[in-house]
Amino acid sequence: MKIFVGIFIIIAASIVAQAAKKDWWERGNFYQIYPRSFKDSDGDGIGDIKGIASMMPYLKELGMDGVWLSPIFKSPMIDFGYDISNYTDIHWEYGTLADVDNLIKVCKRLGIKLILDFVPNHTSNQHPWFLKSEANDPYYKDFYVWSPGKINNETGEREPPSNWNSLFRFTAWQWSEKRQEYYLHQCLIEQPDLNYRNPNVVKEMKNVLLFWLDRGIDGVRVDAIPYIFETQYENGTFPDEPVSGLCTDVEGTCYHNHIHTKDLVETYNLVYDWHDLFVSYTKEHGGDTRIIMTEAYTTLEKTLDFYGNPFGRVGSQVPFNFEMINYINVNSTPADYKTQIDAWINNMPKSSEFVPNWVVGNHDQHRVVNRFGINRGDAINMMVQMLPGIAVTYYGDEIVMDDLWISFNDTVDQLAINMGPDNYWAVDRDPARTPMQWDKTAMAGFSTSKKTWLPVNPNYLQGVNVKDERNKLGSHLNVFKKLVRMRKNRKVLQDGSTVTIADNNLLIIKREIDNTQLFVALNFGKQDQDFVVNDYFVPLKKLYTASVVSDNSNIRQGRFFRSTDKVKVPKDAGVVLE
Ligand SMILES: *[C@@H]1O[C@H](CO)[C@@H](O)[C@H](O)[C@H]1NC(C)=O
Ligand SMILES: *[C@@H]1O[C@H](CO)[C@@H](O)[C@H](O)[C@H]1NC(C)=O
Ligand SMILES: *[C@@H]1O[C@H](CO)[C@@H](O)[C@H](O)[C@H]1NC(C)=O
Ligand SMILES: *[C@@H]1O[C@H](CO)[C@@H](O)[C@H](O)[C@H]1NC(C)=O
Ligand SMILES: CC(=O)N[C@H]1CO[C@H](CO)[C@@H](O)[C@@H]1O
Ligand SMILES: [Ca+2]
Ligand SMILES: [Ca+2]
Repeated sequence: MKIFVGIFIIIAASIVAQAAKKDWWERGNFYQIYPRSFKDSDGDGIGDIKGIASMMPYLKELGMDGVWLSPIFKSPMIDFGYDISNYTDIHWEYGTLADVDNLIKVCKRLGIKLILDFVPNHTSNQHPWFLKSEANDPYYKDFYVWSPGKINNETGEREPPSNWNSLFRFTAWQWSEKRQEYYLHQCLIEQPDLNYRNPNVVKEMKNVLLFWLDRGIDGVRVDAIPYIFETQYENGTFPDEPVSGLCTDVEGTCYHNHIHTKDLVETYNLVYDWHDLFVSYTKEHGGDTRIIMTEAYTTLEKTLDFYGNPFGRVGSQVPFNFEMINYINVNSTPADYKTQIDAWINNMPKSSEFVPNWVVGNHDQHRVVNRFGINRGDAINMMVQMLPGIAVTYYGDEIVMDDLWISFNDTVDQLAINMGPDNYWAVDRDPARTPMQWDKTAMAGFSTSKKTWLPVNPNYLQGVNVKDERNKLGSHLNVFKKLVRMRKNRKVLQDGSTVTIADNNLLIIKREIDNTQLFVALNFGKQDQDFVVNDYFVPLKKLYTASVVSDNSNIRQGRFFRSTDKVKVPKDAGVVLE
């Protein structure tokens, strides 16, 4: 007898099947490389561009359509390349412009699109623009956000112009002895914010984009986009932000409601302008569509605005979907997963030129399995690859790398160091940035050096590496590759409608088009559970094949099930039936 417990939710979230031919990015599989950690070509313990170029055939093997690189530009490396001192030059540890030209050639030959990181919210304080701005050079003096501050009438002391705090704690205003004014930095002190209210800044940054387009890149991923604009009144003052009521243990760092330093409407228009620049560039120069990916940790509604506005302006093709990163953890129920999937699909703009995207990990988060559940690597990859639209994978998640514990002494992430030895772990981004694990030779085949910039996770010796997984049937890597291949080859996955169901332990995804159905059952509960197609759907066939199974599923790949059969899905496991 079948006992039916738990909640049973079904709401169709359907993507209208389109007849039009897809542009290259619309069903793209993207891979994020953290350049410092992918492959070291010259034995200094630091990944580099030649190393990346040498490993591009691996991305082809995975079936990737595009790759995006975290910053490779000239930088004093206070924030590992997110502090740029020259947007059109390459950081010496990573290589030269000639190495990038070669990488572009390799990518074109393999048919993989190359996306570079674009970090517009700030430069390094060593950028010549900043040095000239600080020296009051007439052209550059307003390239950054400067203010004399205000005089406190009780103490007579000079104070910052507003109460704004930086993302890295403490005031966002830094006094410059040289210029005798404060400058704004939403990130580190060494990362002064550019002033986008100055048309010359807007122009110079467009020139940076054109420089890279001319060299042959296929798009940019825009960093920290919500922080581009801040409120400044016409009389030059900056309004305080209301205190949110939440304070940290460290003196002087209460959180604010960021009504004046985040998500300002001007930001969206800037992204729409960049889109127009890319469109006209492609019109003029030919070639495939150049794309914009945007990184914005903000509300769903504000993230979706990066797609475009109701007045026909268009922005980012890939406004990174961080709903899973923001709201899902090891304790989330299948209903929680369903909520996040449906929220994106149901709220995104309906026009067929917009497609959903799914991001579960990146260089700012702990590893996927450390957040979603240590045994759920395959199940999460299965979910991402079987959902409609664009899939994004952070390097190493295809072989299911996990966080490496790193002592405070070995910590190099400035954000974590700022938190001190007792609190660094919560925000430390080093554990998910350890070197890529290629094989079981020394240093996991990442480097010939005896010391790498971050330690290598020793689990490469226990089989967590590309070479061993490639040779093992049913390994994480082989599951991943199979999923990517299916996603590319099945019309039902390319164009089919999507329905999600949360039932007790199971998250069930149905994809359907014409006379084809495909079912995914993922067990995000605490117990094993049977999945019976007939219990949820009107089956179009009598017999289904288990075409992909996670390594912990105990289901034999290729086994046939009737639509009335029980498919026993163990906890943390997943299965695709078609
Ligand atoms: C960036 O570096 C290039 C190559 O060294 C140089 O030609 C250019 O002037 C630099 N840009 C700035 C703004 O200093
Ligand atoms: C400081 O001076 C301003 C302008 O005169 C006044 O509005 C404000 O109340 C004074 N603040 C204090 C703390 O006295
Ligand atoms: C500057 O303008 C703002 C907004 O109009 C106003 O609230 C503020 O009092 C003004 N400050 C000064 C110093 O004039
Ligand atoms: C970290 O470094 C300090 C100073 O060099 C040393 O005293 C301490 O023992 C080290 N801690 C660990 C856990 O290695
Ligand atoms: C919240 C956010 O996006 N912060 C980013 C701001 O920019 C710095 C430097 O690019 C990044 O390190 C932060 O992650
Ligand atoms: Ca190197
Ligand atoms: Ca800014």
